[in-house]
Amino acid sequence: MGKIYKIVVTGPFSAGKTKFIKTISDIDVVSTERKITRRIEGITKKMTTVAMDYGRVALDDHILHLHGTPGQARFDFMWDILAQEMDGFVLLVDSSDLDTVDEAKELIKTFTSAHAVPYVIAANKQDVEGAASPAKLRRALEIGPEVLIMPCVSGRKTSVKQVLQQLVEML
Ligand SMILES: Nc1nc2c(ncn2[C@@H]2O[C@H](COP(=O)(O)OP(=O)(O)OP(=O)(O)O)[C@@H](O)[C@H]2O)c(=O)[nH]1
Ligand SMILES: [Mg+2]
Repeated sequence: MGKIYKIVVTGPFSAGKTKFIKTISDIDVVSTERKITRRIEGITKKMTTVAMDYGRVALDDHILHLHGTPGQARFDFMWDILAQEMDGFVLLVDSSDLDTVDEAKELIKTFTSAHAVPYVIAANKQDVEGAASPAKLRRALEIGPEVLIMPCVSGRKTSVKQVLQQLVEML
């Protein structure tokens, strides 16, 4: 019988969380994106998530409720709220920007210590030239072999689906 799961999609600023959810969601995603008002170095995108994204997808008999977090630390008050009663989470990292690795490490700590649930790390933006491989990202994040890291391209449905299917198998 199919189950209903709450999955949190987290990761540093601009890792691709909103795009990940929009690519796979069966319904119009409820997002809370606002214009970026402050200049952020190296960032060309116009919008950022300030509270959450919400999407939903039917996957092999199961229903996944996808809750995306804001990436910017000044909206971190939302993280606890979104993490409540989650069944698992996906942590996206921009593989083309390893400067965000420290932030990703902090997020892994925050989310694993809040709730002991299965999680998968998605080495996102694999389509960008020069992106770090999942193996390289694993070394940068200093995580052990027990944690699963999968390659990902957030704009590709098959790719997002693979990541979520893998996570669901662990639930
Ligand atoms: N090439 C490439 N670009 C991506 C990919 N995923 C996301 N992007 C781009 O990266 C930028 C950030 O994507 P978002 O989905 O806004 O990232 P986010 O994690 O929701 O960002 P915040 O909410 O601001 O923390 C956008 O310009 C996306 O189009 C990917 O897999 N490949
Ligand atoms: Mg976002």
